[in-house]
Amino acid sequence: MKNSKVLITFDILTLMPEMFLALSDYGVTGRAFRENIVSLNLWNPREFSTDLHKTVDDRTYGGGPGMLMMAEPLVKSIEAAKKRQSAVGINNSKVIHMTPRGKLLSHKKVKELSECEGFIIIASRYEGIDERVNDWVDEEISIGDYVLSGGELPAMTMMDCLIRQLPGVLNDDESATQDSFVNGLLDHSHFTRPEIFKKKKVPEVLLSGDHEKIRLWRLKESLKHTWIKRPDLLDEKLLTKEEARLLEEIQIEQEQDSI
Ligand code: 9D3
Repeated sequence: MKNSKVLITFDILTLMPEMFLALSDYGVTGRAFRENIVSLNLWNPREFSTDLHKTVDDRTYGGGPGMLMMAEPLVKSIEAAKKRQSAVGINNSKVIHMTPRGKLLSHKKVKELSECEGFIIIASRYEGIDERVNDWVDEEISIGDYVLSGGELPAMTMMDCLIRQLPGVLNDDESATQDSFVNGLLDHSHFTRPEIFKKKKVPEVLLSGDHEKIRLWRLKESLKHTWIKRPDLLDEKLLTKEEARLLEEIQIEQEQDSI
C-alpha cells in the first residue's frame, strides 16, 4: 500500500448502510478507502434496539403524520461509535446530525471541519430524530434548501468534500487547490480533442502554446462565467488589479454586444 495512515475516520449511523458503497467503492473516494487514508464504520441503530421486533421508529407525541427515530437506539449507537473512536486514539471527533434545519454546508464549513480526525454522523430517516438526542450532537448540517428522503446522501456529500481535501487523495492534476470556491471564481471553459467538432473550433489561443496568454484567457473566462452565472460570488471576493482590469474589459464587451 502506498499510504496506510488513516487521516479521517467516519462512523456512520444509518438504517441503510449499503448506500455508503456509493462512496467507499467508487472513484477517487473508493481509492482513498482502499488505501486506508480514510476509515469507515457503519452502525445500524436497529442492532441497538432492545425490543423483539428491533423497532427503531415510533409516532410523534402530540400527534400528526410521520414517524421519528427513537432516542435509545441512536444514543447507544453514538456511544458505541465514540468508544471505538477513542480506542483507536481519536480525541478530536465531532457528532454531526445531517438535517434540513442545519447550517448550510459550504467550502468554508468543509475547511473548518477538516481540522477533525473523527466524525460520527447521524443519517436519519423518517421525519428526523427525537429532540433529546441533540444532547449528544455537536453540529447540525444541511446540504441545501430542498427536501431529500433521508440523511444518507447529505452525509455522503459532506464526506466526499472532506475526503478530497486530504493530502494524497487527489493527484497533482486533480488538485483541490485548483477547485473553484477556493479562489472564489467559477471554472473557465475546457476543450479536448477533436480540434473541430460539428464545425465548432477550439479557441485559437489554447492551441498557441503561449502559456501567459492562455493563463490570461482562462482567468478572463472564469471572471466572465462568474459575473454572468454567479455575480453574488464577486461581491464576496477581493479582486487583484489584473482581475479588476479583465472584469472591466468583460463588462465593456457585454455592453457592446447588447447594443
Ligand atoms: C415536514 C418537515 N420536513 C422538513 C423539511 C421533514 C423532513 C423531510 C425530509 C425531515 C427530514 C427529511 C430528510 N432529509 C434529510 O434528512 C436531510 C436533508 C434534506 O432533506 N435536505 C438538505 N439537507 C439535508 S441533511 C438531511
